[in-house]
Amino acid sequence: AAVSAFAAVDLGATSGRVIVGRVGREHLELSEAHRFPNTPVRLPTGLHWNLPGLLQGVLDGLRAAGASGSPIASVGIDTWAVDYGLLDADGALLGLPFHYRDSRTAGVAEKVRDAVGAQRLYAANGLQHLPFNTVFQLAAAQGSAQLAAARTLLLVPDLITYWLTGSIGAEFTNASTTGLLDARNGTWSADLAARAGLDPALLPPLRDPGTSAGTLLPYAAAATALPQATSVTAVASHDTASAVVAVPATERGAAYISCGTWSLAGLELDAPVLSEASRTANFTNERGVDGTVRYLRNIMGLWLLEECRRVWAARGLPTDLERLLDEASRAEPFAALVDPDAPEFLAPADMPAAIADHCARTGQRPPQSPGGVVRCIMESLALAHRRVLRRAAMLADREITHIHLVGGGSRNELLCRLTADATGLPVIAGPTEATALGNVLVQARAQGLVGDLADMRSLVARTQHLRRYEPDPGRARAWDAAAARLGTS
Ligand code: LFR
Repeated sequence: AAVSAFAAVDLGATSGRVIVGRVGREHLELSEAHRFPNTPVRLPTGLHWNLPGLLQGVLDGLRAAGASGSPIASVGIDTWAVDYGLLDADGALLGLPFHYRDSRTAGVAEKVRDAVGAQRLYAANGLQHLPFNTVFQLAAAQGSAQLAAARTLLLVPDLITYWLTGSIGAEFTNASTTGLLDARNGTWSADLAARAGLDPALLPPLRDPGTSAGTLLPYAAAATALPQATSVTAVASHDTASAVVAVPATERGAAYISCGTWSLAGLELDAPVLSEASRTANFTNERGVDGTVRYLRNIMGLWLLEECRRVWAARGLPTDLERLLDEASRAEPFAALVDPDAPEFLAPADMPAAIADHCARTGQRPPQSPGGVVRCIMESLALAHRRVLRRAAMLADREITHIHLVGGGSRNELLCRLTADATGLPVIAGPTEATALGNVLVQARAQGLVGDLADMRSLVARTQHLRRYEPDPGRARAWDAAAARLGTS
């Protein structure tokens, strides 16, 4: 049977990858063509992404993809959300994009909220209040020469698309993370832009996932050795939106957790939930493909563990993940619990110290060993998963019968088991490469190789390795007690 090959560019917080996906009627298979580090750079202006370096990685990766044997039918790009570059009137990039963990937004969101009104803001954009939402980053940039010179704002995947094709547009799923998209009708809100002091002309025309974003510029074709006619397809360019495409859910009772640097836990809905209860619970209504709403909350995720390992490595301590998780699985249960979403965990210089401080401040004995710290992180994340999904079910009036846990975290057996136990629900873990799969599937659909969302998901369920974790009912009371300790249910 016919199989076509697509290149998925997936940029994450610590590394970028170019992956070749081969798709046929009963066939869905990925292979990594190239991986490169994503190392943010600290300049006097703050913490930035090295976008030219990332572009080089993308070009090298596309070359490797092209050399991998099958002709590349098209290219799709996804990255994290919210961050943007500004172009001047000549189309040149004005400075390096800021990293969303840069501290310049500290206190800015509160000011915007006070000026616009928290309720009004949520009614308009339906977004979880995160300090780094694009609208708050732009508010922090008010008055800068850079913003004054800017004519076009491009989110990171759109910027790379522009560099590859010369074509300007704002992919819809990622645009929904800016805080400038109208939650009800899904168009840019000139009113929101004006309230944020922003010229609405900065915002490029929206483009839907699955549409073409042009073909390679001559220099990009030369650098990748791909035909110049190679099309760049707008995929669900927000990585989480791509991951949700590949959640192998077939039933309405399914919830998902896209678990990597962040844990994005929630539900797929047909319409946004903009209630006051939803606002105070800080749930977001991001856009998915085909008119769906990603009703979810950001949970700080495996970032806590990654940062601990980074700090331990710098101190010459062991950081082997298998070993740490093994120690954690044998460590004392519920010895210390934290709220992973506490603001002090967003960008601490020393994560283990931040966790110890948090424990001390909340009257708990800080974990004494790396295994204990990892246990604390895993249990705290499992509790956050429980808290958020129970809330989502209530707020959206849906019963959750099982959880799909996708992304890198699905390889973490301890986290999967703890999440099943904490929630009292079966966890179906996998696929690990949900984001790349979603990226590839939307491209394949643009070529008519697969059908609607249900079709794509059923192909994922039929072809990818999934593992089921049943909750241990014997642990339910202990988890209830642990949740009560954090003051939640
Ligand atoms: C996950 C993610 C989240 C977004 C965060 C910051 O990689 O895209 O969905 O909130 O990164 O952009």
